[in-house]
Amino acid sequence: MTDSASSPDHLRTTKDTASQKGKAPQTHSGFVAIVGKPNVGKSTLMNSFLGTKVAPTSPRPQTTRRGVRGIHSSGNRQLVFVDTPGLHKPKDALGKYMNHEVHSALADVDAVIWVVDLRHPPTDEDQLVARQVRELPKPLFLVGNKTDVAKYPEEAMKLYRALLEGRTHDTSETVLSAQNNPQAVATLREQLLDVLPENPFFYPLGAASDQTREMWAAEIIREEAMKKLRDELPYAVATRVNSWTEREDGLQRIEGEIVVEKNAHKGMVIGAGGKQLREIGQAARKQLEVFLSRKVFLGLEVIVIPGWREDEEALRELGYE
Ligand SMILES: Nc1nc2c(ncn2[C@@H]2O[C@H](COP(=O)(O)OP(=O)(O)OP(=O)(O)O)[C@@H](O)[C@H]2O)c(=O)[nH]1
Ligand SMILES: [Mg+2]
Repeated sequence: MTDSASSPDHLRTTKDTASQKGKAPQTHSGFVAIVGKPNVGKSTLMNSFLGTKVAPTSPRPQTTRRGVRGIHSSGNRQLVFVDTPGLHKPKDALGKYMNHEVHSALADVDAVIWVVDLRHPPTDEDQLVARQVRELPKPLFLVGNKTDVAKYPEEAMKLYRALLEGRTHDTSETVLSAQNNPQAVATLREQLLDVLPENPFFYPLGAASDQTREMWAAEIIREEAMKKLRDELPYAVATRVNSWTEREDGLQRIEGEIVVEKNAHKGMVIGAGGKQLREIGQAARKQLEVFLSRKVFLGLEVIVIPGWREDEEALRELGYE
C-alpha cells in the first residue's frame, strides 16, 4: 500500500496531455476491472495478482464497497487492477453506491475480468453481470474461480460461457483457484500485461494501491468486524481510521472507529464485557502487524451515526463517494 493519495483523475489527465503533445511513451500501462457477483473471489484474486493484501476479503457477500485499485509494475509495464463491489440488486443508498462503482469501473478501463464461482451454476446475479460485460468493446477475461472446491468445474464453466453467447469482441477463459493456484494467477497476469496500451505509468513505481494507509487499515478492521459479527450487523458497520502516529521505537499507534446505525447495535458490537470488540481489535491488529512488519497499537471505539447506509452525507463522510 502507499500513503501517497494522488488523485487517479489527476493522473488520467496526465495521460491525455501526453498523447495530445504527440509524445511517444515507451511504457505500457492500463486499467483492468475485476467484476462479478458478490463473494466469487474478486478481491482474493486481486490480492493474489499483487502478492500482498490490498483489498479486504471475507466469507460474507458484499465485503468490498469501494472500487479499490491495486498496482502491479513489471519492467516497462504497469497494470492497475480495479477491484469492484459484487454487482447485486441494491436495497439501500450504500448498495446503489456500490453498483455505481462497478459501472464507472467498467466504463473507465482497458480490459475486464469477470470472475465466476465454479462451485455453482449461474444465478440471476451472474446474468446481471453478463448483461453488463457481453457487449463491452474491450478484451474480456472470464475467470472460473474456486476450482479447488468445485465438483464439476467444466460443466459449470460451460454454463457461464453460454451467458456470453453472441459476444463479438476478444474473450479469453481461465479456470483457477485465486487462493491456491499462484502459477495460474501469474500466467493470467502475463496475459493481462500483454493487452496494455501504450501509456505512461499512472502510479509511481513501488506503489501497490491508490488507498491511503488509513483507508487500508480501516478496511482491515472492517474485514475482521464482518467476519465476527452475525446476521445484518456486518452490513450495518463502517470503519474509519482517524489518527496514525509512529513512536520513536517504531510502534504504530492507530486509532479507529467502528460506525453502527443504531444505539442497540453498539452493545452488540462491543459484546459482553467488551469481549467481541477486543477480539475484532486483536484480529485486525495481528493482520496490520503482518503486513506492516511493525508492532501496532490499535485503539477502537464504537460510534453511532443513525441510519448511515441511507444518508448520502454520512456515506460521503465515511468515504463512499
Ligand atoms: N476455496 C476457495 N475459496 C476462495 C477462493 N477464492 C476466494 N475464496 C473465498 O471466497 C470468499 C469470498 O472471497 P472474496 O475475495 O472476498 O470475494 P469477492 O468476490 O471479493 O466478494 P465481495 O467483495 O463481497 O463481492 C472468501 O471466504 C475467500 O476466502 C478459491 O479459489 N478457493
Ligand atoms: Mg471483494
